[in-house]
Amino acid sequence: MITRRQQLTVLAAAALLAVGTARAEDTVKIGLILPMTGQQASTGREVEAGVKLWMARHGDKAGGKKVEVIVKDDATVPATTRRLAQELVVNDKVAVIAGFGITPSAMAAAPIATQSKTPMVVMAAATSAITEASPFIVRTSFTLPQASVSIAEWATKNGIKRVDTLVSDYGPGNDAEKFFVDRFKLNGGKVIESLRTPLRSPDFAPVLQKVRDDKPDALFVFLPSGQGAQFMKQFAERGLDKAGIKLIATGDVTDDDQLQEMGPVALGVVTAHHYSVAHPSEQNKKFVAAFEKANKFRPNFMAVGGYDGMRVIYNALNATHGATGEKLLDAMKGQTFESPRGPVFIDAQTRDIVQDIYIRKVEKQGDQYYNVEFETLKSVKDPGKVK
Ligand code: VNL
Repeated sequence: MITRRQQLTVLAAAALLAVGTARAEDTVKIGLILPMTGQQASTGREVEAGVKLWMARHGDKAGGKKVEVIVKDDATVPATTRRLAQELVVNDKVAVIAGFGITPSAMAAAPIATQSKTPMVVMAAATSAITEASPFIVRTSFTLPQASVSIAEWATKNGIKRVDTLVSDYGPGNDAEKFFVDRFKLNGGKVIESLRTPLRSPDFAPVLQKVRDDKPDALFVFLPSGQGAQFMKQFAERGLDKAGIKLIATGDVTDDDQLQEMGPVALGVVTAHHYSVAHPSEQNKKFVAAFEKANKFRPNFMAVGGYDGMRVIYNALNATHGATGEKLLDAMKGQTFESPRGPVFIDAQTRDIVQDIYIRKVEKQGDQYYNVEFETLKSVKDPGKVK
């Protein structure tokens, strides 16, 4: 026999369970996997701040559902990224996996997206081949070939004839070196030496000594976000800025997040990239003001990748009334919108981002350093995919 009291307890439990189920159905979860600790923690901090700002400005509902973001730290260990992606899909039943601070992490998670048919939004990593690792990947960051071909074009048009190149020795560095060197040589330029530093704990002194000895017109550099300040310090310590060797780079090096720290040595450095905090649009001014109010740091290109990644997810949820899987993925393809960086298009065929690439120069305005845009290359597709 069960007592009346026990009956009531069972009823109450059933009611709670029903509420719980209803809630689960009304919620769409996004698993955000980022390097929140370790060498690339600044990227995790920036992407997460971009995601949070999107939600603060646009609410926590999309497609009639409540959006819940679950942040996981992979500390840039690809095996951890993969395990976290698996757990988020299987245990938390997320509708989207997103984030991915470095290329090896994105590559490690790609098979999980394919097997589980879960859309995967790459907000940071930038090796061209990433979008080919799974048909479920959509990218809102950029590609190294977009930036590297653009700065190679600028270099030849501006009297630079002999260069050394220096890249971080992994996926995006391979892309940066290959696409810069191929275009620069095609344009008649000469590459004296191609140098590389390891992704983990790089020491720039030995390679900078070689550059000093080579005396090129310019040094072309790609390093991942977070390594620029240390590089610039050593560049100045070795006296390369005074030796008449011009520094040209992808915008990862003169990262808005670290530019203040670099100081005067960065003045005049010319880079190509898709986002500058100084991008002179109304939308960007509002974005930067809101970001700086919510955080004690500047947004950089990683923050914009996170912000626009959430935009792509919200747009797709709204268009499909909260669908998941392939339907949600299809609604991510072909989106066009105005981003704080400028006009953006998610190519439906490649699922990669098409965007303007700007040539910028570091200048001081008041007591602040900025990447000031002075040339625009319109609607640049990833040259890594134009075969
Ligand atoms: C990557 C590319 C990472 C560009 C970056 O910073 C970056 C990557 C962490 O694909 O691993 O600036």
